Amino acid sequence: MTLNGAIRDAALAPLCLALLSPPIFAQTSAAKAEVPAFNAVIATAQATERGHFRVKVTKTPVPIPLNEVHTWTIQAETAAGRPVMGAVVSVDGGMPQHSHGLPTQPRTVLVTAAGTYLIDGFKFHMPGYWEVHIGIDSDGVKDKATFRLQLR
Ligand SMILES: [Cu+2]
Repeated sequence: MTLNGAIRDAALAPLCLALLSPPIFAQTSAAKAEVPAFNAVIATAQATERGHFRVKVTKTPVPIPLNEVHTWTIQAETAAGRPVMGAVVSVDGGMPQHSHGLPTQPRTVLVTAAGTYLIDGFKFHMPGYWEVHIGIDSDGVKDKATFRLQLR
């Protein structure tokens, strides 16, 4: 691991402790602090940058695989908590420390329920720190949320 990676892991650990849901790390709080959130989305619910929406990653493979095309399911709701229906959901992202983007272009393939979007085509081709930006365009209101993950 690079020095940068080690510093980032150390910085993310308290965040993981605060935000991971109990079923993933059902351990004592002392043990949780030492478990990095590898191969899982670090915080599964995010407000979008400008506060128009709230986006939640409700389903991914567990653990999120390396070098395998797979799907994520997300839910989008308004700031007031209503499902966002009929939105155009876009995905980009990459590894900021490596200055490269995603190797694929994930896209919505199915709307499974009100405000719930199945996005196929995720692929992460190397271990390390990734960011995934999920853009929501609903009737011309555009905003995006960023999800972070550490893969190994
Ligand atoms: Cu990379």
